[in-house]
Amino acid sequence: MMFKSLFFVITLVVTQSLAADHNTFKDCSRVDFCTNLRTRQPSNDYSVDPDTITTNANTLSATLRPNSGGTDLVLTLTGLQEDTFRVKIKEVDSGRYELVDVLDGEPKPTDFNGVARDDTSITVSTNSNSNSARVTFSPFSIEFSKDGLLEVVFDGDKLTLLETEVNAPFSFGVKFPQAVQLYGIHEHCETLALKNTAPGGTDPYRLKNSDVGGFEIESPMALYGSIPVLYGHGPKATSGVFLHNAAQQWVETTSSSAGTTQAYFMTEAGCLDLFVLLGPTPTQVVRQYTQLTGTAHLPQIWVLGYHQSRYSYDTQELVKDVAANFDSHNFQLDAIWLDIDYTDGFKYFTWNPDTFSDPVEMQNVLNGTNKKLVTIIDPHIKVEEGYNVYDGALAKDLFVKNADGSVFQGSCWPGLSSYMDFLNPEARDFYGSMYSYENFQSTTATLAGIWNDMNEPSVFDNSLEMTLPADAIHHGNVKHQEIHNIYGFLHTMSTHKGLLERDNATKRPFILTRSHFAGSQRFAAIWTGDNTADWPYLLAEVQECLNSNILGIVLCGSDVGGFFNNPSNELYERWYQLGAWLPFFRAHSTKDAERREPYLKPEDTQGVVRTALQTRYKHLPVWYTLAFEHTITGDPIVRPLFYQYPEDVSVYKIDDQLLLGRDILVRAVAEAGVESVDVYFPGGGNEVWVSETSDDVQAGNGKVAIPVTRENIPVYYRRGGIVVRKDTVRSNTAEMASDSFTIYYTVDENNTAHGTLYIDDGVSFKYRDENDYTYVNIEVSGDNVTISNIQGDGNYPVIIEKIVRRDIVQMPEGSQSGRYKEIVHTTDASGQLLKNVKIDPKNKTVLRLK
Ligand code: NBV
Repeated sequence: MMFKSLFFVITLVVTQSLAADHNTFKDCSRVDFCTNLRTRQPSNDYSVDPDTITTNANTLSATLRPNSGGTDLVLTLTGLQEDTFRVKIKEVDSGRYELVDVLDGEPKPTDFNGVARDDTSITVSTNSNSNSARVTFSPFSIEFSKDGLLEVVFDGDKLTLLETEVNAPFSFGVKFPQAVQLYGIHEHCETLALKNTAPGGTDPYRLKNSDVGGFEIESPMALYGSIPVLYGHGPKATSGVFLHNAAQQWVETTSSSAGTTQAYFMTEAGCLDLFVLLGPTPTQVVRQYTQLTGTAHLPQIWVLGYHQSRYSYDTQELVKDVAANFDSHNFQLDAIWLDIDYTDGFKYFTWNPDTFSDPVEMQNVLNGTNKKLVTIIDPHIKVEEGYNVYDGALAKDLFVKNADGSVFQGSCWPGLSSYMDFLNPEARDFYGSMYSYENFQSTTATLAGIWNDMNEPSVFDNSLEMTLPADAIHHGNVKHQEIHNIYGFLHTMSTHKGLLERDNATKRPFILTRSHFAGSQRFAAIWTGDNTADWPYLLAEVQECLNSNILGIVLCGSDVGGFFNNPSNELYERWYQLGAWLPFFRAHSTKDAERREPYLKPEDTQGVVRTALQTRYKHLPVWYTLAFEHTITGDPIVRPLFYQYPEDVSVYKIDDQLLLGRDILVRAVAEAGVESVDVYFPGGGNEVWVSETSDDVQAGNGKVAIPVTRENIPVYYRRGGIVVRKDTVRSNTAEMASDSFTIYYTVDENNTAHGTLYIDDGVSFKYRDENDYTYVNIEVSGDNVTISNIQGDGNYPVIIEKIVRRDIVQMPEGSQSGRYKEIVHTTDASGQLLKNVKIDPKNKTVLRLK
């Protein structure tokens, strides 16, 4: 026992430290299967036996024979809808674990409409022959083409299975013949454009969900989440692969000229189950991927407001005090967060009786000013008889086991802890039921969201790389190493179910999770974990959230201000200015950091932060509309430049800028003490960008140095787009519910502009289940603004406050920059106040401005 508590103290110190711990977290050279597979490529181990090939309506099967001894493998290749193929390779009697929870339903097959065979290969085609997969026999490869363009090659030459027993590690190569740049394989603190890794040089990118406190900048080290999706992008095509496997992986990447861009996957266990996405545009490839793993449902609207957190607000009085100070200093706020210290001895679903003696009163006070509460719930369970969660899980046999069948016990915040086995549906049900009003006592509807942390899962044992042992056993006798990367995913799946039940499915659950996997968007938002109050981490926020957005997880943000250390006022201001333009906007800091709520800062800093918050809230309709559009299409909410301008090679590495939707361009200011920053204006001659904060206009002709002051970072609206805002400043999203809209636009060269707007109740699933929403097109043509419903019942009227035209002046033909003049219409052409016009979306309405 003595030993255990000493150990606990030592590991605590380690987790609080700032630099990533390379002794604990291994590189490839210290992991046997990685070293082995990395040095072994290429292998040329297998050939297709032509005599074994069979095809049915949508699937080709064949036996892969080892070229020099070993076991036969079975290849299946299936045509799927949405320009996708699926490749599975496994032993004849494979005991490998096949994931069941990750995909959003069974992928829909599509029939082959052509099968052609010659002596060396067989080709199957789908989608009226526009997609084809050609399997070559020896050397074994699969060449995937779209409209005659070779996009992806499954490099069978590099296919290796180290052993043939269960859990045997495997590797394979993928080439992207049209690509010059690789993106994806979240989560790393890395530039958006992936670097080249090479044996002997940079380590390959690791995917093994890990509790890495003090992670480093531009590093291939594994972080908290894993999305094993890789996109290859070039001016001619974008394509991708998704390895549907939740074991530890390492990925070697080479981005080079077309023809040599490739990757090499090395995987510890589980199945080789690969989806091939043929794009051919970034939009299509992302849609193909989210078709497989799902989209996020709409967040409740308060989720898109600003959140205040700290490790920890540790008394109920402090919570009320912080909330009151936000109001009295005119800072907008939607939710306040409670970290682990609110619990009774880190027993989740309980309250500390001394510091939170009356949580209901505290929640009522918050509710009085329309604020929500979010509390943390971690997956480790304190080993303590009499603690109902522990007793219940033990009695029902719902904990992860050791290899010998005993219940696993490890160290975490409460001391000795056991870990819920979320692979077991019964464990998910049991744990989910703990969120009910009955079980999570003293909670009211004001507790409106849950924060799932430490769910890699984190175990305070450096010898285990801070997680469960690889041979720990889950439900169904599944080894932990086969499902390690979905532990957090399954945790949020359980929480999501519990929150749905808590409110009888009347409210959209909100969960923030640290660990995540492909498909986590269906259950939770993510943040980038324990960053540091330093400039490079501000930039990392854009890089990581852009990456997660093109990989389906759209609700992403970082600890504004930085988790560790204390930001300078300048960094603090810049972080709020940027945070306002990322989907999830929450300030958070660790115990040792100074208190830093905006109202504690000097007046001038307060002013900057107040403006940033107001900017965020004014654009709430833009955020909400994009969140809705994501639910339908899977499209990212914030987008890298290459996504929207795929042919412009000079934007491929830009990751200090983002596009909110298509129409708003934001440049992070992640440099200290600058008076101007380079902004890349994309789009070529036809695109023109109009400043949000000054009367500056820039043509889309590339890089320009734009002056910045302390008050603002560069934000531009796209000419021809429409930005719908709610400009009245309120304290939170609830108070904005019935505010009217202001429409901003600049007409393009055809004298037109186009946009959309989405409105619903902001809370329920009626939008999804009952069509209870308004989704309108807004078309400007000359002096007419036409509003017409696209879909939904149109039960929510569009009430306009005013219409603001920004007309470009002083910009001679062919010049880079100019100025605009604002013309504000508060009435229509007949003099009727726009404010009084309640537009019924069911009827097409034309507002004539002149
Ligand atoms: O629960 C405490 C912290 C939390 O504040 C932070 O956001 C998480 O990422 N948690 C990690 C535990 C470890 C902190 C050193």
